[in-house]
Amino acid sequence: MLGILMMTSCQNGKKQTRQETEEEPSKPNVVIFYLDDLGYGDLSCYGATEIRTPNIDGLAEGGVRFTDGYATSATCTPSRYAILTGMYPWRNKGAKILPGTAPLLISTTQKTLPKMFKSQGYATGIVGKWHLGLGTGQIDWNRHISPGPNEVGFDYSHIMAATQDRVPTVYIDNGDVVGLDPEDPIEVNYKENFEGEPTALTHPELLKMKWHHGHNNSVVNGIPRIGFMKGGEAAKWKDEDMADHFLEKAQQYVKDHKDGPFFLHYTLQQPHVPRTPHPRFAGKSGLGPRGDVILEADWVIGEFMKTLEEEGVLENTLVIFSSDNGPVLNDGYVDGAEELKGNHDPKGGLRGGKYSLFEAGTRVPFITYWKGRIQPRVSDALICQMDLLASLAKLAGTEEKDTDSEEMLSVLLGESDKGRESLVLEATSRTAFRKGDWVMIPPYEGPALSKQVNIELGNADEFQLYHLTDDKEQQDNLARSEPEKLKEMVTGFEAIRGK
Ligand code: NG6
Ligand code: CA
Repeated sequence: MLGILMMTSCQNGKKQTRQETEEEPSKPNVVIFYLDDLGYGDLSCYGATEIRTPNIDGLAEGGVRFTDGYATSATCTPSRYAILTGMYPWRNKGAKILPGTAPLLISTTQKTLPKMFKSQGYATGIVGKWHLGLGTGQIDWNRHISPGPNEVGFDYSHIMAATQDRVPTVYIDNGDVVGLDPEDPIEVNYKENFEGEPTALTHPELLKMKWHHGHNNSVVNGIPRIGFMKGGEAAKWKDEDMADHFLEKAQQYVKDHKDGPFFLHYTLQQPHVPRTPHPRFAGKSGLGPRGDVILEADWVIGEFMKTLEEEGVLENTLVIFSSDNGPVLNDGYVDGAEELKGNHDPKGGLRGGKYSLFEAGTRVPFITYWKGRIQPRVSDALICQMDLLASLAKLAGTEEKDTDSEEMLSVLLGESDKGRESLVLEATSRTAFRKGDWVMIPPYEGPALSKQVNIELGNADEFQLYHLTDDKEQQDNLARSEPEKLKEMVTGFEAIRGK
């Protein structure tokens, strides 16, 4: 914030009054847009030609677009754990895709990004997807639900518990299910159905969207889900309204906290399944619902950015954009994502996708934008979402040590290209190692290809070694021809990961 200072000075015995502008050290707001399953090639600013994302492109064109920005993991829960705690998720055995009834994964005594901000006088909020567990084991959804986001550093939370395809399909505001009728309590079970309740298997006529694999338990709004749910009719969300719903909450958060500083973690649900664009976007991309919800997310971001501007905080807000893991087309519903994609390549030329140890699993769009502060550019610095904790601590005026997070504020602000030296990548509990331009994938058992989602997982019975600058598509395994490099990579990997 700029403070106008009236100063009176005495020069040559003559009294002068002059007006001076001085920079007051006021803390900038921070907003993270965190998308769900958005791929490296899903945005026009990352080279997509079949879809236009003008609002996100605007962030990239006015900010730093990272070409080597990573989520820690190729699935949601571990990546979300890492961005909030600054810790490698494989250090916590529970950091796997969680059911909607899982207990809170982050310890209430653990360091977190929102706690760091709070300690520096920030208001902290989360709006959108959570998927990090709630409660301590047995959740009664009809009472106040705790611990959750509010117990790990967020003063405000308005979330869905897990994913759009998992029950309970309700919004939770600061630990309380929104719109719940006490006469119609909610029950949730991931093991067995409630007697007499319809499922996708017993009542296929209820379905407006078909399941492909999994997703054949309770039916809510004509969409079959993972897990069984009973009751809570009045509280159930309307899938097509979810984008507008979270946007309204996020905008309100800015309005309520514009005097700042604030940190808002805005975790959008797109383009995760089930893809349920608002009718305003249905059919608009020509790529099916997956493309439509990407357009919807882009619109949401444009609207949110307008709010920052209208509320007068745009030039005092660092905006970060990324995705929790790479793309998948068919993730369990028959929605035409594969058939309608045309020439669109969500992977952006990388190999693999969601669930994969290959690049497309974890390398994701990663953009920083700060109007008037960041000079537009492209950076190939190696950076991970886990690094936000230490980096944003510096921005907020403190230090965060003793985590896996590396302080890279100047990289985030586009003032340096000195990123990480190395990074351990994770996909469904398997790990690989990136160092410099190289990536090494140890041998793993298991199928090379997941037939269900049609994604190469990175499993092989021998070491894989790729030079990413020369071979972005990871086609040329150099493990045999570069034994010295392989050895160096294995040693570096084991030093972090253990043997
Ligand atoms: C998988 C689901 C998938 C998706 C994923 C979590 C099946 C067969 N597949 O288990 O649809 O929900 O979990 O995605 O149930 S994530 O982005 O939250 O990690
Ligand atoms: Ca995800």
